[in-house]
Amino acid sequence: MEKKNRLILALDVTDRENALRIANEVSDYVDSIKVGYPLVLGEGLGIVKELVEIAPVIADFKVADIPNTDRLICEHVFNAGAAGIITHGFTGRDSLDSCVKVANDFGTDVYVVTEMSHPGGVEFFRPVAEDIAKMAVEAGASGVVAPATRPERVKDIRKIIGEELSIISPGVGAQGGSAADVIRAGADWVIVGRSIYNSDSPAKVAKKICDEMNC
Ligand code: O7M
Repeated sequence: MEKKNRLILALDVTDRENALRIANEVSDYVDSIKVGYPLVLGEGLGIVKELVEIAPVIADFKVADIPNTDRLICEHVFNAGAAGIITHGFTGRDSLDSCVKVANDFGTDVYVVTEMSHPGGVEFFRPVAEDIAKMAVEAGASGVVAPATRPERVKDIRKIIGEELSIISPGVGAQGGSAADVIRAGADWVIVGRSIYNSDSPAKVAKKICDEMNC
């Protein structure tokens, strides 16, 4: 993913009309659009084909299954035109390897969740976040997902993964995190949803977040 704006839109609206309207409005300010279950269950995987005309798409299915099922999910998503996929890591190295193999065949990216941004994200993830980050490096993933709500954890995870992998970081705005703080802590991109798509002026909010990050 080209690092121009450092902003990824989390497009968690559930209908095509709003999705395309918001994506078009903010296209100058985002490097990628993240779509997940809310929009794809609402409109089908075909929405990815429409969105890639506007910006590269990361498919957030937090893939977490046995290697064969993971492979099938990744193949569907990349055939639909997505440039990247988000997977969990707790299912183990063989499952992650399966996703990375498909991504390598398509020339696309895999991002692995380390510790999640919501309060419950510390309950089970905290003790394993570092190990998952290490595994992401060893498996040849493109990057990891780490919480903007805890910039100190982004710092810890950056130390583990080094400079080669990217950190994409949700939790800015609606969840209380600051874009500038988490970029300073070592994130490459912030992922922002509600603050942008629930706003009367998505483009204005997106621009403001970009300005905060000096992009
Ligand atoms: O800005 P928000 O809070 O409206 O949206 C944040 C988006 O990031 C939303 O799509 C979440 O599903 C996602 N997300 C988190 O909020 N926290 C995480 O720890 C991980 C993700 C995510 O994108 O995982 C890949």
